[in-house]
Amino acid sequence: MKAWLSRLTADLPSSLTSCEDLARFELAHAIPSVSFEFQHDPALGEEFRISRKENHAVCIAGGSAGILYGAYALIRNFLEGNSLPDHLESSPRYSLRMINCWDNADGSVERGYSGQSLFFQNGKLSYDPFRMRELGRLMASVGLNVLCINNVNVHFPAQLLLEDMLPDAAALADLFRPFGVRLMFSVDFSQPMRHGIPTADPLNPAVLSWWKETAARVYSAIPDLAGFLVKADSEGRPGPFTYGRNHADGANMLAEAVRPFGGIIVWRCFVYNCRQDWRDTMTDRPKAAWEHYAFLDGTFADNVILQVKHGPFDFQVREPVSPLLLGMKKTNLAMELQLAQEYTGQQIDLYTMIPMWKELFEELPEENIMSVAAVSNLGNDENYTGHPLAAVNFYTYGLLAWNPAIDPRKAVSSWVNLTYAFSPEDERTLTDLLLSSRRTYEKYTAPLGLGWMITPHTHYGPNPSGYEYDLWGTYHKADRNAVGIDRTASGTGYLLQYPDDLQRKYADPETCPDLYLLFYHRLPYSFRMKDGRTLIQRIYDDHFEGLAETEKMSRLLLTLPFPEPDKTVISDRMQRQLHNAKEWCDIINTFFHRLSGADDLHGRVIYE
Ligand code: GCW
Repeated sequence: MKAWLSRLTADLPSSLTSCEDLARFELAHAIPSVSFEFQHDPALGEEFRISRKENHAVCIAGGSAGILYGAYALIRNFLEGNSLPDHLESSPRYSLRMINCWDNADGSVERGYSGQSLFFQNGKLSYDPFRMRELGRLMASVGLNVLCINNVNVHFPAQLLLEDMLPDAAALADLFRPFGVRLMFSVDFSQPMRHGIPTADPLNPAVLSWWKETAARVYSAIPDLAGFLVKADSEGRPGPFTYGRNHADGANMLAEAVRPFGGIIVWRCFVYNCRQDWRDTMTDRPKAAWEHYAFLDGTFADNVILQVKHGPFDFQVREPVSPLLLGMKKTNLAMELQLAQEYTGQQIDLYTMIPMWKELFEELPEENIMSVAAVSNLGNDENYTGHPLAAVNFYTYGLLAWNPAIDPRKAVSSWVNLTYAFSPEDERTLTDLLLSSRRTYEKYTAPLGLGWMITPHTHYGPNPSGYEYDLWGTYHKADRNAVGIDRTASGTGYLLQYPDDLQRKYADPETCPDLYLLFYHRLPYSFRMKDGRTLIQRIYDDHFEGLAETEKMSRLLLTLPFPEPDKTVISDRMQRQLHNAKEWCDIINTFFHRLSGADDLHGRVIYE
C-alpha cells in the first residue's frame, strides 16, 4: 500500500462486502490488542459515536458508513501514537465529499500529473481490482464518499458509460460499495442526439423521456449511483444555451430524470466567454459565473447542486472566494477545489493546499453549502500522485471536507506521521516545509493576486505575456506605468457582486490586503504598499524571496530520511522545482524591470 496507509499492512481481501466487514477487518489488523463492538444504527448514517464498554471493549455506533469512518478515525489516531479515546463523536460537515476524476476513456487524464487513468484504457473501463480497493481505502480512511470516474469534458466513447460500459461500471460500483463510496458519472448534455433524437433542448419532451429511460437503465444496474455531473455551455461543451434555455431549465430536466432513484445532478458553474477579444475592456471573466447564475437563485430543483469553482477565475494560486458561493442563498451549492496541480506546480513543485482551503472555508456561509468536490490528483503511477508529497493534498482534503475547523498543522502532521513515521523533529521539519510551500510558490510565480503569467495551455512555467492578447479573458495589462485590473465600482464592477462588508474591505487599495491587491486594483509601480515599499520593489522582493525559500526548502528536504523510492523521486522533482523557481524569478523580474525601468533597491541581478 502506498501513501499514508502504508502502515496498514494487511492487503484487503476481495471477500469484503460491507462497510462493517471492512471496519472489522481493518481494526483487527491495525489494533489487534483491543476488542471492538459495533452498534448498527441506520439513523446515525455517516455519524459515529465511540464509547468504552464496562468490559473495556470499544463500541462504535453509527450507520454502516459511520461505523467505517469511526474505525478509520480510531486507526489514524492509534497509528499516530495516541491512546484510544473513551469518547468520540463526529459527523461530517458536508454530506457529499466528492472526488472528480478528469479521466478519459482512452486512458489519458486531463490535467493529470501522475500517469494514466486508474479506470480506463483503450476506450473501455479497465481497472485493477486490487488498486480499486486501495483507492476505496484511501477515500474511506479520510471520509470521502463520492467518486466521479470520468472527465467533465465527456469525449466519445466515454458517453458509453451509460450504455455499453454499464455492466463493467456496475462491477466497479460493487468494488467501491464496502468503502462507503458511491460512483458518479459525468454526462454529455447532447447525449440524446446520439440516439436519434434531433435535439437536446431541455424543454423538449422527447429529450426528457430519453433521459428518464436512460436513468432507469443506469439505476437498475447501479441503484446507489450518486448521480450525474454536468459541464454545459463551457469551453465548447454543449448545453441549454443552444436552444435559448437557461441552466435551470437544463439542470432541472436532468434532475427530474434521476429523481425517482434518489439521484442528484451536480451542475458546474464554470461558464464564461472563452472567446474574448482582449480589446474589449467591458467583459471581465471573473464576473461571468455570477452573471450566468445569480438571477436563477431559487429556481433549481432540490436535487440539483451547483458546483462552483472556489474562485471566480480558474484555480489560480490566490483568488478571492467566488461571489456565487456567498450570494446564492436559495440554491444547493458545492465548492469545487482542484487537487490536480494544474496551475500550482503540476506535482513537480511542492504545493500543499490546506492553508489556501482554510482561507476559503472561513469565508463560506453555513446554510446552503452542503457539498464539496475536488478534482482528483490521482493516476496509475505506483504512488498514485506522481510526487509522493502531493498525497498530502488528497488526505487533508478528506479531513477538511469532514471537518473544516480542523487545524491545518494537525492535518498535515497527521499525514506526515502516518506516511513516514519520522522522528518528532523530522516530522516537524517536513510539516513546516509543506505548510509554507504554497506561499513560496505564490511568491516566485505571480504574487499580489496577479495570477495568469503562466505558459498557455501547458500551465507550467512562466510566460508573462502568454495570455495577454489571447481569447481566455485573463489579462494583467502591465504597461510601463501600471499593472493589474481595476475591478471596483469605477472599473469592471466585479467587486459589486459581493456583500457590502467585503466590498468595503477590497475597494480601497490602501486597505485591500496586499495578497489581493492587483486582482482588484490597477496601480502604478510607484504605489506605496502598507509596509512602505513600492509596488515594483515588492514584486522584485517577492520573487527573490520565493526563489531563496525554494533553495532553503531543497536543502532541508534532502536531509530528511525518506525511504526509497520516495527519496529519489522527491530529490529529482526538487531539482526541477528549483529550476522552475529560477525561471519564474528571472523572467518575471526581467519583464517588470524592462517595462518599468525601476532598479532593484538591493542591486540584485535582474537581466536586461
Ligand atoms: O482550467 C480549465 C482546465 C481544463 C478543464 C476546465 C474545467 C476539464 O484547463 O482542462 O477542463 O478548467 O474545469 O472544466
